[in-house]
Amino acid sequence: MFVDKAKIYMKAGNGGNGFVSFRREKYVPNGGPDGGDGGKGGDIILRTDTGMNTLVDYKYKKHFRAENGEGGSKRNCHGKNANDLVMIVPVGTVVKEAESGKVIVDMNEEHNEYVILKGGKGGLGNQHFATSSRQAPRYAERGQEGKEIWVVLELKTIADVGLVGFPNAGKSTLLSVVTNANPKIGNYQFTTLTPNLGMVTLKSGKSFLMADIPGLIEDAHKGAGLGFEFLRHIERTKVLIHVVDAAGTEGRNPLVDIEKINNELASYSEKLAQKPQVIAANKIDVILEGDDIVERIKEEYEPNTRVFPISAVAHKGLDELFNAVATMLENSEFETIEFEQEYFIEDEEENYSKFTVTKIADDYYLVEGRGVEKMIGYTNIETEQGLDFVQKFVKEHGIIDELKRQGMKEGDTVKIYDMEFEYME
Ligand SMILES: Nc1nc2c(ncn2[C@@H]2O[C@H](COP(=O)(O)OP(=O)(O)OP(=O)(O)O)[C@@H](O)[C@H]2O)c(=O)[nH]1
Ligand SMILES: [Mg+2]
Repeated sequence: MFVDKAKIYMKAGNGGNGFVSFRREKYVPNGGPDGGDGGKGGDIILRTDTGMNTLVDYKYKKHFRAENGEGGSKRNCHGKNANDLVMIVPVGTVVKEAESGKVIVDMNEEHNEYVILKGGKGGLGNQHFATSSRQAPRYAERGQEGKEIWVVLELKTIADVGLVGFPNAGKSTLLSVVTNANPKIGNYQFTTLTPNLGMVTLKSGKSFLMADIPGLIEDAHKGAGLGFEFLRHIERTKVLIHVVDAAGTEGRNPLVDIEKINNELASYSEKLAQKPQVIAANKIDVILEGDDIVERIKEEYEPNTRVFPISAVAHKGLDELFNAVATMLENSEFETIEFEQEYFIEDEEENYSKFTVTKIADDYYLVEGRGVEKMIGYTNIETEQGLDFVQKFVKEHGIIDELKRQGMKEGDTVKIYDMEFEYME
C-alpha cells in the first residue's frame, strides 16, 4: 500500500519532579536539604531512512509518546533521564502542524534528523532552594510538561522529472516503456490512483528519476477528479513532461487540453507553472494522415517550450524526448526546493511567561504557571527584599491586572503555590 499522508499525535516526555528531603545523619540533628533533581523527559526525534518509501507505518498507530523522566529522590539522587523516541520517516516527508497546515520541517536529504518536540526539563530538588535565611526549603520544582502536537506527515516524492496531463494521455504508458516501473495502464480515466516512480536510464548511461501521477482534469483545483491532490508529488521535480493525446482519440482538442492543464498547474502554485516544461505530443501512431496537429502545437509553444512528437506504445521519438530532458537537467541550475519552516513550536520563554488565575471563592484566588512557580521557589519571601521582588514580579507580568479583571478587591487572599498573600492596594 502506498500511504502518502498521515495525521498523528506526538508528545514528548514530562520531566521528573524535583524531590524534597533533608539529610539524616548520626550526630547531625537538622541536616540540610538533599532532594535530588528530576530526570529529563524523552525528546521526539524524526529521522529519515532511505529504505522507507511510504508512510504506511503511521496509518494505524497514531499516538506516539516519549517516556517521562524519573523523579529525583533523597540523598541528592538525580532521576534517570528518559530515552528519546525516534520516529523513522521516508526522505521527502514534510511535517505540518495539523490545524494550520504550516510547515514545521521538511525532512529532505540534508535534514535527516530533527528534534521536533523537546522533553520536559526535570524539576530541581529542594537542595537548590536553600538560601542563607531559608535553610530548610520545603519546595522543589515540578518537572516540566513535555510538549504535544498533532501533525500531518506528507510524503512529497523527490523525482527529477514529473509527468502531467489529462487522464488517458499516456503518462503511465510512457513511464512503463522507459523504466522498470510497472504502473497500471488502461483505457479509462483515472487508471492511475497513486503516484508511480521509475528510473529512466539513457543509452549514454545518464539516469534520472521520473514520477507519474493521476491525470488532471479541468477544475481539478476545485476538487474535480483525482490528480490535484497528487500535484504535491511533483512540486519539487525539476522538469515537467506535459503529455498530451495529440491524436485527440477522445474527441478533444489537444491545444485546448494543453492550455487547460497549464491553467490547473498555475492554480495549484505559481512555482509549478513556472517549472521548465517540454510537451510530449503522444499517440502520433494514430494521428490521421494529413493532420498537422503537431505543427500547430509547435507553432503555439516553441521555442519557449519544446515539443516532441512521440508514440509511447510504438516507442517512437522517445530518445529525442529523453535526451532533451537529460540535457535540461544537466545544463540548468536548479534550486533545491525546500519547504521553509512556518510554524515554530512554542519556545521556553513563552511558556515561562504564561500563567493562569483561578477564582476559587469570592475572596480567594489561585495563581499558577511555570514562571511564577520558579520565581516563588527562588525567592525568600521571609525577607522584605524578597516580598518586594514578588510584588514587582506579579505586577510586571500582568498578574495583578488579571486578578483585578476577575474581581479581586482589597483584603482578598491570593495563593501562589505554597504562599498566601493578602492583597492591599
Ligand atoms: N495508440 C496509442 N495509444 C496509447 C499510446 N500511449 C498510451 N496509449 C493508450 O492510452 C490509454 C491510456 O494510457 P495510460 O498510460 O494509462 O494513460 P494515463 O495518462 O496514465 O492515464 P491516467 O492514469 O488515467 O491519468 C491506454 O489504453 C494506452 O494503451 C500511444 O502512444 N499510442
Ligand atoms: Mg496513469
